[in-house]
Amino acid sequence: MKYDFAAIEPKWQKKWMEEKTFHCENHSDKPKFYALVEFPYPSGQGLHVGHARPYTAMDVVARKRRMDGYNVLFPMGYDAFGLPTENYAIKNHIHPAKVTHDNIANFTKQLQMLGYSFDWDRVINTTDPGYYKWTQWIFLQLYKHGLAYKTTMPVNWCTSCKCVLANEEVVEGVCERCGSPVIRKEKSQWMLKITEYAQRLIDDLDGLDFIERVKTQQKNWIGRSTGAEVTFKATTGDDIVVFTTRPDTLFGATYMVISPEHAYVKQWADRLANLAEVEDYVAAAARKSDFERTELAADKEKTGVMLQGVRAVNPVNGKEIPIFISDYVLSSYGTGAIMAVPAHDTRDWAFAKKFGLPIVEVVQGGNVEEEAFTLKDDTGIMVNSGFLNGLTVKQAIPAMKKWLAEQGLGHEKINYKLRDWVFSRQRYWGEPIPMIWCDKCGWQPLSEDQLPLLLPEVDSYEPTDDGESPISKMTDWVNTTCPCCGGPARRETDTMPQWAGSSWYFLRYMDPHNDKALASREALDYWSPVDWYNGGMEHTTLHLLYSRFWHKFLYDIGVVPTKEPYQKRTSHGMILGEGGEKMSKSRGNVINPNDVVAQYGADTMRLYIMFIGDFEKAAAWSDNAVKGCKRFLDRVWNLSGQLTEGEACSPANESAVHKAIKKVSSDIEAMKFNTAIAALMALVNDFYTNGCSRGDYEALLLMLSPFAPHMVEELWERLGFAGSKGGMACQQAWPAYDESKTIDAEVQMAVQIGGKLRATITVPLDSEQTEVVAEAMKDPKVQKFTEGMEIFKVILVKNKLVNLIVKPKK
Ligand code: ANZ
Ligand code: ZN
Repeated sequence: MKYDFAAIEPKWQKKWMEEKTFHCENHSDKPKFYALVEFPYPSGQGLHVGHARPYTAMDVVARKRRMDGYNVLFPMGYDAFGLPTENYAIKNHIHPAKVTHDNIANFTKQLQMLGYSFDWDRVINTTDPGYYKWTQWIFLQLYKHGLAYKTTMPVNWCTSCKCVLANEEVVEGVCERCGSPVIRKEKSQWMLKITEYAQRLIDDLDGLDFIERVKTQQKNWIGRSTGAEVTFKATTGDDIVVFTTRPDTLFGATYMVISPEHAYVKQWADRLANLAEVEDYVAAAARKSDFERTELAADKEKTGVMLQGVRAVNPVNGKEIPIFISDYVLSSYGTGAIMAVPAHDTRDWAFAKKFGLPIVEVVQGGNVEEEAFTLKDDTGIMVNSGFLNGLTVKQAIPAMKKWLAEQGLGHEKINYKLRDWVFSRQRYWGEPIPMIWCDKCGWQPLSEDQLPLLLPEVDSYEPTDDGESPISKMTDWVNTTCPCCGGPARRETDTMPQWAGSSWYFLRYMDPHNDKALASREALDYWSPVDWYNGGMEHTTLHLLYSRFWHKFLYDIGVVPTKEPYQKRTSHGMILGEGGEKMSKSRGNVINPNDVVAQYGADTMRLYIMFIGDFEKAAAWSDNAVKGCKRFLDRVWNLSGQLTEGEACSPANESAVHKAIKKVSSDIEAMKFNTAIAALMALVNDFYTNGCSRGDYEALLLMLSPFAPHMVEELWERLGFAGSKGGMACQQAWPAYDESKTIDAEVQMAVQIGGKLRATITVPLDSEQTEVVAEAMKDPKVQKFTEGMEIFKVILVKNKLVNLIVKPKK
């Protein structure tokens, strides 16, 4: 009887599908468990091993939890709007909907080939009008609650995709998707006010079981900083308001910098003696992204232009100081203006050195002629600072804030790095934004009863050269009537960004066919929140943050029952190519799951991808290790022909079985899949050594079933367990262990003589000193090293070690 995975696997997949084995209902006597993985973008390349790792992991967890007695929702769907499909459609003259449909068919086949226990009745597709109706509905609610607005702003423009990117999508100055340079461009954009939720997005992390690095990355991205806004007077009479985290250093502010985009630059144009130079600098700055202006420029020489004709007055000492424009000050943060304290800020110091500006030390401790003295703590002592002299920085900050408040020159201020979310794309393959422009009435929301607003058919999906959506050419669709005055009006031709559909998809799984609501309240109450969400670290500051924002908004308007969408978040490491390099087409080291399954079977693929290494760390593919996993499954299979009678665990294996159950159970919950599998491998070795009863083997099959479900079901059936226990292995209760049986009756102990390891002995558990010493003295090596010696001291570490301290006999 050979292990014929190619026959076994399709057989069970078909059975699971026909019997809807993994279908779940929205009610049950059992406790609920909602396990979620990030749904794929159905690209033409199909499923890759990077998908298989998290999907297999959560499938193992979901399968175990079903056996633990939970009503498990483990759904799958497709995040199918997006640029790659659109670009493929343009190139090959195929409608993106067709491309999407074909890609989804391929993905579905691959996911089924891997034996995932998804509820296939709940599959969703974000490009389905029945789905995006509700994405549009949420947008309208955001708009109605003042959280969506349109504004002209400098945006990140990908020169190749011809589309606007969110800050999150610009990585090291290039487009995250295609790698082309990103420039700044003024565009009118729909924006979502995620910033309104900044504080809550930080605070509510506290109650969540997210791995620490996710929490930290979200907090850093939101970037809360506490400081003060301080008003300086310009010689024009205008107020220049700056944001500073260090109001204590105000006496050291020897010049000011405003961003090149600051409104004063234009406002003061007539007074500027060097206007041409200023305008050149402004134009150059506009071409750079924030990233180029800050991170990339950190070690480069600072640039800037002094505004000739306007100066500012430092409010604490009345001194007139120059004002510069420089691109190291961003218009998008704080007030777009700073007071520069070169003695204690690295950027200001470099700038002051370049332009020969005074550097005034106000906190003691460094050598500010050599470098900026930036504090690690706030215990430094203030100098050259009038009424602050002698105070520590810690004392000086509130003292200065108080003084500023009394003078009417400043107040405490909290700023966030987080920016509002750019929510338009000038592309075809996305959800149409359901808004109408009327020259008389302005922006008007489409009436909700007209949703979904369907994406029109267009002749060409190419973006126009002026960066408008191809939909803008569909005049039949664009021209409409104003919902407010009934006059002629135009539809918004921008579509939503890729992140729209994924910002609420986990809600749709709860009730995927509902056409009255995004999901029924009963379904939402029953399944919320997602109990465990595993996904990639790369989504921490995008999808994960966006969806938390939408969910909080939906909570505020009474649509969902919980403040947070996900109770637990874990994350997996990447799978690298053989040898540890990133998998890529150009390196030719991409592993296709189809090939692995064809050669070794899905169960080997699943087992291997769980065995590959620590789940949260990157791991390199190894064909040899795949073969090792196949050999293990062969061994399990072959063992089935050598079973001894006995439905219970055999005495010889009892402790090993109970230990394995304990370890595998806790390892799966802790996502230590590799050590769980290692424990099963060790157990199989024991079985080969000690002999294996049907009872021993049954326990093994149940524990192996989440990892290698097809093979286990086949063996379960062949050995008659399906009949005797009733149902498939995946429908059985997870095996229980008896704590007392996990404890060995005997232990191995090290015997040291004078601190040196000389022997190991086996003694009954918890043996006392006299028994241990007596047993040790039977060992020939111990006898040899103690010959002619007297034991004058014994150090015993129970169940571990005994150390005999000896000296020569007198
Ligand atoms: C004076 C000062 C003295 C500063 C000092 C720092 C150290 P975080 O912590 O990131 O919030 N800043 C304010 N707005 C800026 C902008 N739009 N572009 C560039 N830099 C800006 O940083 C706040 C500090 O960054 C502020 O505090 C300001 O410099 C600068 F010893 O003010 B500080
Ligand atoms: Zn109107």
